[in-house]
Amino acid sequence: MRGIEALVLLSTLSSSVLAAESSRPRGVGPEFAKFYKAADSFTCISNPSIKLDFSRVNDDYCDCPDGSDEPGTAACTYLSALSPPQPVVGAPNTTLALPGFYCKNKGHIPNYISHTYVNDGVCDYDVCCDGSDEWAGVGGVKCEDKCKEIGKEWRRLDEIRQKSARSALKKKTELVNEAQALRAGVELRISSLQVEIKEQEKKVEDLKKKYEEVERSERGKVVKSQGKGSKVTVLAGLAKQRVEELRDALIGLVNKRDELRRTVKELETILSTFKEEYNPNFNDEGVKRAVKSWEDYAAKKDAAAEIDESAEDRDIEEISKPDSETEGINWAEWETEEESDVEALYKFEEYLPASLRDWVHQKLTDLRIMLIENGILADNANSGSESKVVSNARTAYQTLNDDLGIKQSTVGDLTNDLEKDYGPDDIFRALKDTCVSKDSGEYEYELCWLDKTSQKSKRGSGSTGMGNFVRFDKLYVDEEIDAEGKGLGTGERTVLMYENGQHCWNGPNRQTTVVLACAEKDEIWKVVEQEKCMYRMDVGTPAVCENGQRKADSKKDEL
Ligand code: MAN
Repeated sequence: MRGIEALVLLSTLSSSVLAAESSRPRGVGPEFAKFYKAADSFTCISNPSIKLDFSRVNDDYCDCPDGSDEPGTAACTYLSALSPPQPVVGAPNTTLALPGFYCKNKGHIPNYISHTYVNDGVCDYDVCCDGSDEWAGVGGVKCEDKCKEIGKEWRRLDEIRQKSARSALKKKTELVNEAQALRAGVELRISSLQVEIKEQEKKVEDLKKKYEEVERSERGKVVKSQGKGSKVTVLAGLAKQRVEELRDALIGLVNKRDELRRTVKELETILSTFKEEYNPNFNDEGVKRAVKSWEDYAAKKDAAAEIDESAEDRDIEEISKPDSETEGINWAEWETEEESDVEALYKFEEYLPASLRDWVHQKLTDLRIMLIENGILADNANSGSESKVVSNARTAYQTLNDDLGIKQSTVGDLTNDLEKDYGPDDIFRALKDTCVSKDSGEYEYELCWLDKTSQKSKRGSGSTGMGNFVRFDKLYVDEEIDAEGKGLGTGERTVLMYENGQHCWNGPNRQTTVVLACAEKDEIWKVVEQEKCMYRMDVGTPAVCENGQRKADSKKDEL
């Protein structure tokens, strides 16, 4: 408080005026009224050993170390953290007992303003809309009461804020429900997979056994001869092939013959026409000779025509047909798969009584395997050509076993996912894999929930990773909220930490601190690079809204 102003104040103050003004002294809020009830004396609130005459309350002289004797003046502001440091020599270390000067703000919301601003010659309408902080008219300033209009505007904006807060909360509830449904879906998938796995494990076990048995019994079998059946079968096969070759050649020849016949007929027609139409009066010896030759040829041909070739043609046609269409050789009869002599020998088991057959078969198989294992017999399995039964059994077992492996690892992944931190109420489960972006200066920034943050240059040099999500955290912030309700406000906020982004030249790996505040929709409000390659994103989302939460409108409002 400046000296001249203090004098002015002193002259205007008198305790009798103060007492008449109100039931409680100027600047005292209702919650502190009880300390100012006694008519004659006043006890400093935090220092009860100091008792004063009531006339010293609000006399613009600071008597109590906690400032409680000056609720309506700025006399004790040197105790305030906001006032310039000027410790009074020997003054006990204390804190202010009152939160500030109480503005009644009739028509709006009562509020406390720091004593520093009391009678400083400035109307602080944002806190004290009734202008009561400037009651002394310092420097001629007069602050009229604006609570009616300010209160009206505030209520209008507050209604918008409330509406937006309700809608944000509704969205949050939807997100929580969605997250719950997603979790339930994962749980259901796990339990149904577990049932499938249990059944499949049994099937895989059976198929494995079957495959091993088939392989073992195939191993125990005698190696089959390369060709099928006996010499007669082989000969029949060769004969059939030969007959087919000859038949093809015959068909080719008949086709050629028919073509030549057509050509001869054409030439004969030409020559016959020539004979009819030539002029015998032209004494051309060459022409006459040609006509004579043609006549001789035609005479010979007529004589030959008497020989009937039709029977021969029919025979050729019959021979050209495949055996299956005629009564030719029934090759199938000769192509039967016959067992080799060696295999036939092994068939002796079939002549044994049923009770002995299996036992003997098993013993023989074991014996054969023992001989193979000791290098005495060749191993079927190593013969290079796995039998179809073995490969089928192996494929069936492996296919089902591979599928079982996939199911087991899916269950593992899903179980890990259920244990993962998705924030309170699992809410970020509903947002995971969705992204929001913002144009800011030369970059477009992107935030993908619980995934990654990135920065894309508008000049087209690709995207830079600003970190991958690692954990949730908390951060105390003290920020503005703009007229549209965008901003972090004051208090502890949820933080998403994104680390290990792209390496920064001459610096660390990029990282982003994403600070969240309640908003109606997901939106990046601000991105700042606090230090080289260390970014902070202020982001609004319904995911962090809380019931009954009212954002601080400004720092002063919170006094
Ligand atoms: C790019 C951007 C900037 C960063 C520099 C560091 O230009 O990622 O944000 O500061 O690299 O070299």
